[in-house]
Amino acid sequence: MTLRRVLAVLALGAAIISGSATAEPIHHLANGIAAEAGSVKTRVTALTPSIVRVRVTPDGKFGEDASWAVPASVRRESVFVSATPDGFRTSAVTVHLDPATLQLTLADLAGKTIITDLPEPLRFDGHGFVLRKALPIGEHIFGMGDKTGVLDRRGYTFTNWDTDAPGFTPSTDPIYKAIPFFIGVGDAGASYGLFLDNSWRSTFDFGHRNADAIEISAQGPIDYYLIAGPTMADVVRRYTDLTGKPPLAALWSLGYQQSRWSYMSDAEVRSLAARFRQEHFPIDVIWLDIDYQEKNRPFTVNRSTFPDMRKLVTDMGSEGIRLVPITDLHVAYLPKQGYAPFDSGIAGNNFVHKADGSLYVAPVWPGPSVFPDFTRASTRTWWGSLYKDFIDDGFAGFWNDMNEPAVFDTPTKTMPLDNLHRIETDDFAPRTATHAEIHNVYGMQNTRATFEGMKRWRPDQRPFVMTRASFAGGQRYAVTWTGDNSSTWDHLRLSVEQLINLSLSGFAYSGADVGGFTGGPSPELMTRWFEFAAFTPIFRDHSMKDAPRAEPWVDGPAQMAIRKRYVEERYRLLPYIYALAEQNSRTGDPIMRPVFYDYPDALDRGCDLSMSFTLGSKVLVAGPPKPESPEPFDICLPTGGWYDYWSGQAVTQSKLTETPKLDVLPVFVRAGTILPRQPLVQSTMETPNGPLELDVYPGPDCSGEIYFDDGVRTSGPSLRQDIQCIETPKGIALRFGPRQGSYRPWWKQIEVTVHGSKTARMTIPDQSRAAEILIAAAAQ
Ligand code: NBV
Repeated sequence: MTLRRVLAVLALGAAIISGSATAEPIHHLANGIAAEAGSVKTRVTALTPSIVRVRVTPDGKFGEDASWAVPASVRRESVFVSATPDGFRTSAVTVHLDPATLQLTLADLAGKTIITDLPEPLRFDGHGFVLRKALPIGEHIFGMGDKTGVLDRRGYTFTNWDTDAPGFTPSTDPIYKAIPFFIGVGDAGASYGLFLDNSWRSTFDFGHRNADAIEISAQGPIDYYLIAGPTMADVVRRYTDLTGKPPLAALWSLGYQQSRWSYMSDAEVRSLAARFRQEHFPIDVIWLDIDYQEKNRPFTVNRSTFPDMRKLVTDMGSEGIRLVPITDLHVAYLPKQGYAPFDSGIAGNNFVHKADGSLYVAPVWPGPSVFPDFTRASTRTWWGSLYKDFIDDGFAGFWNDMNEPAVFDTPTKTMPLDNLHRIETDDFAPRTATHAEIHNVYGMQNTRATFEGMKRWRPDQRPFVMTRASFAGGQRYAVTWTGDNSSTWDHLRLSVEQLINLSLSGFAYSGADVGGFTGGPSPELMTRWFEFAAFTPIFRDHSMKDAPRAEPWVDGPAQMAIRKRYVEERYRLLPYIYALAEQNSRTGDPIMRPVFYDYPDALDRGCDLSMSFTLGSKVLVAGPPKPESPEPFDICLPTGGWYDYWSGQAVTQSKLTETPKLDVLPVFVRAGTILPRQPLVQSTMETPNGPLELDVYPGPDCSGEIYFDDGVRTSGPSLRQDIQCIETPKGIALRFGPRQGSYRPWWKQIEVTVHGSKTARMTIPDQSRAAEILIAAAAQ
């Protein structure tokens, strides 16, 4: 097809790249290939042996090479490839391209297809494109962020468009985040990933309209990455090589967090904190929702209800509790009224404009509001500067809500698509862009500005930002939660699926409002939710204004006792969870994982895994798939041995039938695990009093890891030590590897418990050097 012909067809409304185009030869490049079929051009290049970037343009001209998700330094990576007649080969994959149709296939070195285009791989219409990939029978689809539906996305269509979705249901789409990334999983867990690096509204159809096809449509550039596995872990790690790994979060953010819209006053926050301490219910964070502000104006404090915020923060700190306030992005439109965020924002020309060039003003919480133009680096710097006083007050982190951006009184719930943003950042060429292009990255750039502000004002401490809206790569700046869920059993179920898929989409730190935001949970629902949340990365109880109170004690002592037991268990497990967080920051392996992440054989065993997940690879939570039902349910344990977490007993069967009990969430530990645990604390600010605990679950390749640092600083000493357990004729021995790093831990002794039919316990001195210690009288 000639350029003129494609343009003509575009004007007519449809173009299909088909075999009728004149085939030009494939051009070989050092790192890939280029080809053209008529005016449609493509470039397929290898960034690494297992990551291939595909760019296509219908009119012969590639747009600029820029991205919100993939940093320039990563996009510039490339490897030399070996040319083949129809494509190229890296050390891990082969790429085949039909130059006539531009049909693309990624295969492994043995020739097995990883992912292939359909015979008619590309369609263009006057507005955008459709990419068409084959969806083989039996392939499962995961990822796509916090989308609702079911764990496996096959058979559904999803739209990527950040949307304020209060009252969303398990079938609402889109909701808050747009993460155009999925993982296809075929036979024996063989996995690949596809990431569409395009910020415009996009739609992914996974075999919905056509059972054999994945159809991806959008406006904007065709710029996507194919990520080879073969394991799901390979794909997730490589996806985070592309879009970034979450920085290691502060330890306190893994503690229990209490929120409500809103704790209304200094006195209410103090009495809440006092109640937690009086109940000996561990807690690390209290959140301040919008009512701490003066008339909902960001960066103000209502001095009649919070007369001395700095003192409150300090006093809470001495109780071991940190405060995290909300700071929404909409700045109150208050010309000439001495409201500094507005005045300084206007002075720096920092707000978004309408298509006619005038200031865009629209209603949100503070009334008429203006919206920072976060796509300008200088606006982000200005936004970050607004945090200075709050950081001086000692707030531990910040909550960026409403950043889809949500706008009131408009059917679209957001700003007009023709509003103008100025792109002045990174390696983008400076230009204006419509909101249609920027919408999905707006929330992400909001969190980037907040994160960078925190880093600037408190460089020695790890920033903490929680966001509702985001885009692929947003995990570099913020943790997230799943927005305004409801107090229903369906939502509890949905939250587990959402958190698993968010974890696979780069967001290792996510949580759902525990108990549900709207409605008020029944005592049983709340208790169950606590049990699950104790094993999810972010554990925050939050509820809507005017909903029934949802603090852990509201349903009386019996329910609270169960909730407390699970929160305490979480605190005891923090050494294990924190080591997983640290691992995530290095490798991209999520903290919370689908069971088949580490155990691919679990996928097609016929057990409902929708409420099962693992914490790291060693702890498996097998929740009832119908958590409201009293009916017995099946648990399929992956091949290999397991122990019951609660009893420490080895489990002999691989399929169990469990009768639900409200106070028990079934949890298992992989045989061959050393689980580091710690004495109970009421806050991560408290130094544990007693020995480090190592719980040994004998089995093959028995090992564990300890990782500690001071939990808050960006640099400073750390401590890392690998431990193995081995069976010797005299009993179980622990082999401590050399300790790396100079961080001095709190413990002087280590309490070792060997689980099994007979439990053996022994206290040994701390092992700061390589050593082998026999655990006397170990169970055999
Ligand atoms: O700031 C108030 C709420 C907040 O509690 C909730 O978590 C957010 O998702 N916010 C939404 C704004 C209003 C929701 C109706």
